[in-house]
Amino acid sequence: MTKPDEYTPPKVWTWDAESGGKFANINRPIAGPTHDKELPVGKHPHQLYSLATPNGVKVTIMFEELLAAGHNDAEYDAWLINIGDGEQFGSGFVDVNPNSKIPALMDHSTETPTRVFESGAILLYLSEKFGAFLPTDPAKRTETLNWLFWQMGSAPFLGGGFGHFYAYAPYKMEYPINRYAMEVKRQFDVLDRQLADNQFIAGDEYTIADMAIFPWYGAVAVGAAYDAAEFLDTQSYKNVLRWVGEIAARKPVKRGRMVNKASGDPSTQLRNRHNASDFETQTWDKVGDGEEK
Ligand SMILES: N[C@@H](CCC(=O)N[C@@H](CS)C(=O)NCC(=O)O)C(=O)O
Repeated sequence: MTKPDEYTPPKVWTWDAESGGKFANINRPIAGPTHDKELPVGKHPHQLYSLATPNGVKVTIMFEELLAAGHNDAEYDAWLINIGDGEQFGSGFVDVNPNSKIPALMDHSTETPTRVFESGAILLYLSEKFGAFLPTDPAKRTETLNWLFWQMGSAPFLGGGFGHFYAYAPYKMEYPINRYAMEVKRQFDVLDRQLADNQFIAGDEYTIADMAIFPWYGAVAVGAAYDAAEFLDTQSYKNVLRWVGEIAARKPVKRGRMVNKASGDPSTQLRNRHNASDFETQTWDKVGDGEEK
């Protein structure tokens, strides 16, 4: 192993604002708002403040799936939060999510508005509210939650660990890339074995576990995140790729992936979403892979 210059930690860590890396401009060691800014509120019961990152897309897929399944009360306004510009540190956003990360949801249909943050909590909240995408059978429900929480615990190793050191760190370091590549390949193998015997992650039903896992592991598997498909040899995870193709082909998934998207081909971006008709001005079929379902 190549050994870079060794670092001796000081007795007390201090903030080196110049430490580098892709997100150095927004990373900081303190919580709370940096500026006053109210959030916009639209006409629908659900107000989502988000961006089409994997964590954001989980929730917009869920809303689009609910609407496609006939839950008309799941209408929502989705407002773009540009995290690169620090909009997650505005006072209104921090009131909805004190952790200053997208996605964040306000439900105005409750007697006093309910705030929901953490993508897994939002998926669970919506599945319970609408009685959808979370099986009622106790064993199936538990298996779905097993995988939902697996995702919430595992993806930080994929994104914050592997993705950061492989794609975003100011220079390549062998030790962390090795460590996290090993863990991410193990996670892919966990998924591949599960999907060998099951059509969907939690069994024979499409659930919030699929919606949580697809945006992260699907994006890495096809090289859309971190450009690491070859490095991780994701082609060898055949069952994962079969499942990714099936999920990506769903029309609500294609729609969800467009919402609050602020980069890439402009025809695939629906920066703010207020009505189902907003998609009609977009060529959403360019977003996904495979045939529409
Ligand atoms: N555990 C959180 C993670 C959310 C998260 O990391 N969001 C990122 C974008 S994917 C973010 O808002 N980052 C802005 C920041 O860290 O300042 C969840 O699943 O909701």
